[in-house]
Amino acid sequence: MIDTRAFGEAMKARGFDFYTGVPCSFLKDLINYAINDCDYVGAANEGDAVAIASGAQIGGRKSVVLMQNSGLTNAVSPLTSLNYCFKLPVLGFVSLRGEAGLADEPQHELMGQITTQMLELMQVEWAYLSDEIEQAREQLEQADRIIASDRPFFFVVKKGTFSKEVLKSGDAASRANYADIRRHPAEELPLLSRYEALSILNRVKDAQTLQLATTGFTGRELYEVEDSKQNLYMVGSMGCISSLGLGLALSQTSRKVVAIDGDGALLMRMGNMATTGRYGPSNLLHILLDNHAHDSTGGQETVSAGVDFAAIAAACGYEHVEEVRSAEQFEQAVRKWQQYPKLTFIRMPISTGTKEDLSRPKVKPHEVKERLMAFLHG
Ligand SMILES: Cc1ncc(C[n+]2csc(CCOP(=O)(O)OP(=O)(O)O)c2C)c(N)n1
Repeated sequence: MIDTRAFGEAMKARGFDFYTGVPCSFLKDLINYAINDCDYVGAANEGDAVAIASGAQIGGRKSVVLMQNSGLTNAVSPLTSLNYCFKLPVLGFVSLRGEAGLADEPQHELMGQITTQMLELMQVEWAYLSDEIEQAREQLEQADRIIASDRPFFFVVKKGTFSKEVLKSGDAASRANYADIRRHPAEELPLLSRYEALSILNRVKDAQTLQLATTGFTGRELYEVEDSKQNLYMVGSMGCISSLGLGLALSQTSRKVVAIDGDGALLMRMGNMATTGRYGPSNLLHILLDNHAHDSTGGQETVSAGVDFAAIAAACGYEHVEEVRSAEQFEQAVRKWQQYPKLTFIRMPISTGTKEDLSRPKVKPHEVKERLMAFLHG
């Protein structure tokens, strides 16, 4: 295992002190170091992170991008058509979820097999980051030489490479949602948990309701609240839940479709709100459970605290938009959509955190699809 701080300092000594990325639990400690000791920009998606790093590189900073290998796919466009043709280097760290021989989740299986091949296809030089600090320092020196010749270089990071680095307490003011503070007096705290919000949804659903849950804890918690053939746990493809919901709602007009999103996921593909606003049918309910964090990968702050999602949904053309706070308001808003269906967006602030022993769906993704389709098509 590498001492994260010692490695971070070796990076800093070489001038790498501008970081950007999207979290992965394998990289959590390096991200914490970057937030604690350097400049860190939490990007909405990995492609944006590459572009942010590239901009900072042009601006004279030696820049680092951090991402999960699932997000390397999001980064393909800038890596191939920005960094390549502009000869713009960035130093990348990509985790190796789904490594052969490692027990991991189904959504990482394919990317685990093709991560290094993808880098090679994109003509990005790479190396597995050593878990010995001296070797890692030497690798860094080589990487720095490649960066100096205007080519990107990526380290592929295996599980357990970095030692623990505790996140120093963040800026409390930036964590509180400005809109919440304006609209809701402080005594209305505490916030509902994700599990409580999902339990309410599950309790009020009717026989025709399909529940689609976003990547990370949301799907895992919904599975624990109650597994059902009418549920879909997205597991991967972060940010795609409302688009999947849109397609499903348009093709199954007699069903009610509830797409349950997280703020990190919604931000990752926020453009889909414009599409949903334009084409979204009345049988679609898009819910945002907003905890201002990438809770599932270690609780890193997202930028959602400064974003008025309800205003964005309204501006994108959602017919009905609700900003709720309490369990009662949340339930009422869902029931209202059930009774008077209109394309609806509900933003519900929730607390961070989940159960210690939160399980994962035992049912495989393709089985989830098969039983859902059997329910829909008989
Ligand atoms: C493209 C991609 N990048 C990164 C990840 C890793 N990842 C899984 S869940 C998650 C956080 C999701 O945050 P949010 O949507 O706010 O939900 P929360 O975890 O707070 O419930 C991340 C970053 C991923 N699965 N896919």
